[in-house]
Amino acid sequence: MERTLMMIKPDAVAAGHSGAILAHVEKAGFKIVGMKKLHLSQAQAEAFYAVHRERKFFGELVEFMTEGPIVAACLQAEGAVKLWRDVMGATNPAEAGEGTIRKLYGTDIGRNATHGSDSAENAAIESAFFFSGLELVG
Ligand code: 3AN
Repeated sequence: MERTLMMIKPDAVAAGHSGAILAHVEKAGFKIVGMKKLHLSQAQAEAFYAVHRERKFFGELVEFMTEGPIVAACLQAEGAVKLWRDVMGATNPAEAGEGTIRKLYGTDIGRNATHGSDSAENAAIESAFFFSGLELVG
């Protein structure tokens, strides 16, 4: 079994899409092994996205991710990393497939409703950012 880290971003939480997105999570067969709602500080958002520090959209990304609360969840399934990225769809909602979360709830490449880890290795790092071992119930 593999795990991935997902976030429902501030745009989707503010729009009242958290419940609908969690329904996609369960329908896709994931077990939610940890979940919390929180409002990231600037320092926390910068730390989470540190790999993107040199990208020109970094400031915009941090500003967006701190504008309101998010939901973070650790999801478990066979091939969880790829499965969740398939359920989310392409980073740019305009390029995302029909029925995907970003197509349904995303606005543009920045405000794209959800995050998903891009590898099992990063999933472990990102999961540890939000959850202690005690908070993950397999
Ligand atoms: P993904 O989240 O699909 O792995 P990445 O790793 O390319 O996509 O980008 C990380 C985050 O940065 C994405 N969640 C996306 O919202 C944001 N992002 C990517 N490209 C842009 C851009 N050109 N302008 C604003 N935000 C962007």
